[in-house]
Amino acid sequence: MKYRSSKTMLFTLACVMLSACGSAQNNTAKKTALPALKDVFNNDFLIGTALNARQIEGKDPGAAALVPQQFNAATPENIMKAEVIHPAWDQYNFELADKLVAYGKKNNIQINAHTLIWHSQLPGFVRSMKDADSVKQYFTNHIKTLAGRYDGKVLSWDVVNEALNEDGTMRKSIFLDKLGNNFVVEAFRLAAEAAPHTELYYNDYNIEQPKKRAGTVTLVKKIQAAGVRIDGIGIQGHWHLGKIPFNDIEASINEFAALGVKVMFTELDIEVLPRDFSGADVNQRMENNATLNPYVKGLPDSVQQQLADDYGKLFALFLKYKDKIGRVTFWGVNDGQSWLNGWPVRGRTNYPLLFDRAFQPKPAFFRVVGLKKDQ
Ligand code: 9MR
Repeated sequence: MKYRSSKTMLFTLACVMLSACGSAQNNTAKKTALPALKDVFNNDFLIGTALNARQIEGKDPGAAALVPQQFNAATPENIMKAEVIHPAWDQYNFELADKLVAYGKKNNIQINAHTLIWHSQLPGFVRSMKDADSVKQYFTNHIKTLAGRYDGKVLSWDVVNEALNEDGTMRKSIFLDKLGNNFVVEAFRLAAEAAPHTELYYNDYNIEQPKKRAGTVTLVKKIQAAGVRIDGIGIQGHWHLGKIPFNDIEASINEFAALGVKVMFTELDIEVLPRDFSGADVNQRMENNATLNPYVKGLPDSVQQQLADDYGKLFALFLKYKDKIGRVTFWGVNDGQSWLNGWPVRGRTNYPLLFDRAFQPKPAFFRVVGLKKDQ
C-alpha cells in the first residue's frame, strides 16, 4: 500500500494523534489507513526494528500489534549477546532466541542475529580468563554453537561488533589481547563454516567517519584476502539531530559497496537531546543536570519538524543508493523503549525514533513515507 495524497496523510495524522477515530469500526480504518514502512520500501530494502526481551516474550501489546504491521526485519537488542545467551562455559540460554526465530517465521520477519563477537557484555567467566588457550576455546565454541544452531533460521549474523577505534586501528579487547590481530578473520572463518546459509556482517558505529571508514575497508579487505566470506557491513547509524554526516554516509555507501558487500544501516536513531560527543560507546557517560533533559513534557514542534527533516533527507539518500543497501533497521520500536533514554545520561526523555511512546507515528514517519508518494 502506498501513501497517495497529502490530504489523506493529514487526515490519518489527525485521526491518529487526536484519537478522533475512536470507535471500533474506525479503529480498523485507522489501522488500514496507516501505511506500512515495509510495504512502502518493499522494492528498496528491508525495514527492521530492534526488539527487547519483553517484546520477544510477547509482553508488550503495543509492539505486538505494530511490529508485524510495519517491519519485515528484526534484531534482538540484547538477548543474543554473549552475557545473556552463553552465561557460563557449558550453559546456553537459547529460549528467547528460539522464540524470536519462531516469531519471525510466523510474521514474515527476517532476523538479524546480534552479535557473536563483541568486547562488551561478555559473561564474567570470559572476562576473567587469563590464558590464550581458554579464550580461543571459548571463541570457537561460542561461534560454532550459535552460528550452527541458527544457520538457515536467521538471515544474518553481526559476526563481529565494534572492533575498531575512532582512528581506524584495532580496539583493545580481550580478543585482540589474547588472540591477536587476526581474530576478526578467524571469527568470520568459523562463522562461515558453521553457517553456510547465513549472511555474515561486520557491524560498527561511526564507521562513516573517514578514519574509521578506512579502518573498516582495511579490515574487510583482510578478511577477503584470507579467502573468508563476508557479505555485508553494518553502519549502526546512531546520529544526532542537525548533525547527520550526510556526505560521509554517502561516501561510505560507495566505498563499502565497492568491496563487493552489501551495506546495512543497522541501529538507526536520531538523538534530539544535548550531547558533547558522537557515537555509541556504551562506556562513555555524562553527568546529569536539568539542561540536558529539556523535553520532559513533550517535544517542541520546531524540534519535531527538524527530526522529520533529518529523517526525510536520510531516507532520500538511502533511496538514492537502494541498489547497494540491504536493510535499514531502527534501534527500537518506539521512543519510550529507546536506549537513548538511559545513555549517556540516565533518566532522560528522548525522542529518536519514528513512533512515539504510545506507538503513534510521528511527523518524521509521514515525512519518510511521503518520499515514495506517487512513485
Ligand atoms: O540498546 C542496547 C542497550 O539496551 C544495552 O544496555 C547496551 C549495552 O550493551 O547495548 C545497546 O545496544 C548497543 C548495540 O548492541 C551495539 N551498538 C550500540 C548499541 C547502543 O548502545
